[in-house]
Amino acid sequence: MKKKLVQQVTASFKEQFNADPEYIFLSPGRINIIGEHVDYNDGFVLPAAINKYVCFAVSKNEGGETNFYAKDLNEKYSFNLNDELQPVPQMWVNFFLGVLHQLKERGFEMTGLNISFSSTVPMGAGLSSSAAVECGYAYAVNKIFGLGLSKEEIALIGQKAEHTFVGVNCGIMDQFASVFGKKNKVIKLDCNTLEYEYHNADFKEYALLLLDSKVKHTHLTSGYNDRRNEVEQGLEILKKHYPEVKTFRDLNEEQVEAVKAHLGDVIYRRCLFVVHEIQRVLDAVAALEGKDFAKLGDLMFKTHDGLSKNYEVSCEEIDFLVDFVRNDENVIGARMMGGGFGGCSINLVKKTAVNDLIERVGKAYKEKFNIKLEAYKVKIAKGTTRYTEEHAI
Ligand code: GAF
Repeated sequence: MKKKLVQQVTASFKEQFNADPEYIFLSPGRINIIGEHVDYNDGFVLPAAINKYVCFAVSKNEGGETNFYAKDLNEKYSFNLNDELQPVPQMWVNFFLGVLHQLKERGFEMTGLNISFSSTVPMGAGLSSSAAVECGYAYAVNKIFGLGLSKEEIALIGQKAEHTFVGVNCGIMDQFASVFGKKNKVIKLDCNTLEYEYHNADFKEYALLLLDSKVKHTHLTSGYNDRRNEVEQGLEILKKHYPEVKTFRDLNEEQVEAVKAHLGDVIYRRCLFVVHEIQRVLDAVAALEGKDFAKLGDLMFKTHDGLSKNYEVSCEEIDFLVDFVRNDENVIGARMMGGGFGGCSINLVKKTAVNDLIERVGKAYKEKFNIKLEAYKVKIAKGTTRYTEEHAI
């Protein structure tokens, strides 16, 4: 699949620019086992890069023009490095312009590039196709012009691009997972310090299965930014009552309960979710290490219920998918994944039961919503990288 993607992007580059590309880069999408909506709350997350990629074919050109070809959309965009950079109506262009803006702000010197790209990360499915584009581009520019950026800086540049040119006030999880991904490892990331450690993603007889609801509710950006504002307000109130508290991780459930009246119902429920979720990630890591998959799965269901009822970022379609598998003896854990309001659910399913489940849930989903469900059997893969012939073997 990876090889085919590389071949197709290479061919499209040749067609557009009448030459072979000098470089190929691959930048993966991500899953998250647990730790949702806590990256911007100084919590812990447990994501991993997956074997779905944005692939870039790139060559330097001596002029100041950077020319993009978005193969999947059959759209082109060019700009001059001396142009003033502003967000544009074509969303995909903003991922690049946002990164470039960050690089220019840091004073880096670059010449033009010719770029063709294509993606097997489904767009708008909550698998971080945008982070994959941002980080892949930043990684490529860093390599080609020898800018000397660390992986952490690349992830932070991607995140800043999202804030400034895309308008989503996201945390660091997606970009970090895309850049730092390792084959068969999940990353336990401390989003307060950016310290991280890898854990074996060996789920024994269980496989990871993503169910793509194919819905993307339009309030994703506003809903996401609203949640950020709500928890910020909540934390301010909590800090007044507990002056020693700096972040959500310094709080426990009892402390949140005790100031419920001051927080108000909505903000109370948002804060309660965050405090619970931070603890759940720590418990999930222990369960993963101890191969206690029943416990891990139970934590995933609890996360879903918190996201749906207290954080209110799920939707009817995703709730349906999680409820469908909740009492299935072959599904040990399931929950909505990513920013929410649509996208995918992540499921831990007995390997032997995966195909049967896809058929059953697909049928039920079609009956209920008249939407064709898409299922992805994903593998945990390496982060953003330059692709060379040796990868092809
Ligand atoms: C989106 C954001 F981009 C991430 O930073 C994270 O907050 C996630 O939603 C929710 O956990 O993917």
